[in-house]
Amino acid sequence: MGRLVIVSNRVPDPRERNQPAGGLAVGLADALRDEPSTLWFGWSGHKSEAGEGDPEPQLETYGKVTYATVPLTPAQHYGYYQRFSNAILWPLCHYRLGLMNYCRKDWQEYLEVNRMFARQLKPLLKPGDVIWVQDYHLFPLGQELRNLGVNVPIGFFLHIPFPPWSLFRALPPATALLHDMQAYDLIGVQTDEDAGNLRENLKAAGYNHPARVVACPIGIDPIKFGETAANAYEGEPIQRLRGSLHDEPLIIGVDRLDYSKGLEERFLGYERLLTRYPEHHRHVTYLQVTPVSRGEVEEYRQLRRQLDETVGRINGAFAASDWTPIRYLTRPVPREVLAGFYRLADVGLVTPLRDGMNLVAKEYVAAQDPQDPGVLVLSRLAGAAPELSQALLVNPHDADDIAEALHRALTMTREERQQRWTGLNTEVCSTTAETWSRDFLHALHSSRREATA
Ligand code: ADQ
Repeated sequence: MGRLVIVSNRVPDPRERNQPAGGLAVGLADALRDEPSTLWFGWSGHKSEAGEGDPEPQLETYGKVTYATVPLTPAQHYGYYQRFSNAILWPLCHYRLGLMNYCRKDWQEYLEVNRMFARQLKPLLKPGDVIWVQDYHLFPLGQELRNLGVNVPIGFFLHIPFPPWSLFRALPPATALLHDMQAYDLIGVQTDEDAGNLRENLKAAGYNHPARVVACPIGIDPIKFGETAANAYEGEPIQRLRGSLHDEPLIIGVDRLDYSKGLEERFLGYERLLTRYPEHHRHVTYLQVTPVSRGEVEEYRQLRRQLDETVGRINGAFAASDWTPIRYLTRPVPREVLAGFYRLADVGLVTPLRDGMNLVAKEYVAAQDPQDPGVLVLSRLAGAAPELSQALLVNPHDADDIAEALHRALTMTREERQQRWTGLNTEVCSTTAETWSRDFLHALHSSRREATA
């Protein structure tokens, strides 16, 4: 097998001890550990003014991975990243057409950056390489590489949902994007539903022999995460939190600050629990850890203000002098501390309105003590729901449904908790970061062989 070349918008900084709060970086870091040699190409995370011609990629090797990164100009960062990727494709792919804010100039900048990435990557490629492009920022990259004569296998994985044609066709360049996706030897998506939608889109756009699409759910490294959680549990931050709870139950939520995560609806569901089941007053605590993300996009700034207000209102209405119903943290927390928090929590509350997969749900399961596991309350609309059907599944738009599931979780017998957790843990251990990358790359090799046979 040749060298694996990963291309993603952001390339993690190998010198940073803490990984960023984002599923792609976490999933890939776990998956790459067993690859013999890898080139990882993408944006450096820095902005710099345009010079003469393209910027030179910066190369740095750490262990088996060489990182090749390029900066973006402020105009590219705005048009390609903030606008077309995060204010147009992101809401559309999360079924939020009302939040899509299209402008043709941003589409042109998006294509331009994909072209620039292709030009910069091409000289770094060697015969025998296999390229694996990641996520919605880079839909056209495969086609741009093919236009430059790159002939090695190129696969693509989409981490977020893919909507039905009836929705996706509202995007003015929908057909152009679907055309470019034909350049990939294989396209991976998270769930069967996404795979069905993407196939339908490709057919509707007029492709009689559409690119191969497979559902290949991403996971975590559950053994390592479970060990991290068990070790962290004894540490000071967890024991301090534990001491502050006085043996009363804890509900935990952990999400990037994003409207797809259903945070407002979740707070209202918790409020409904307090209204309908007053026996939990002064007992239950809900800890929500939500570091700010994409703070430069207006919708995210508005969401932050709205959530601050909702938490303040609920706490103001229900708190007692010695009890705060919601503890809300907007600063990042180290991963090992999060793992310990999950283990301490009696309930993991994961209620996105839409999510490609949702790794937090899998992390919560992996972090539990098998003798005394907590209960996962999970949105039916998360990509993880079909696999994690032993969770208490809820509709995240229905505050009463959330409240009833929380009450049920808080009062569940240890026997039922163990029984549900055993089923969940079997699933989390059967689709991991390792099986995800192995299965995808295996399918990519065989689809290439079929194409060239
Ligand atoms: P995300 O939308 O970022 O990922 P998710 O899958 O939940 O969502 O992954 C978030 C990751 O960041 C988790 O590993 C979590 O532990 C970490 N994280 C979250 N909050 C954190 C915090 N406060 N501090 C530190 N770490 C934090 C996208 C898609 C998902 C898909 C993944 C992977 O939107 O649907 O599951 O990619 O494909």
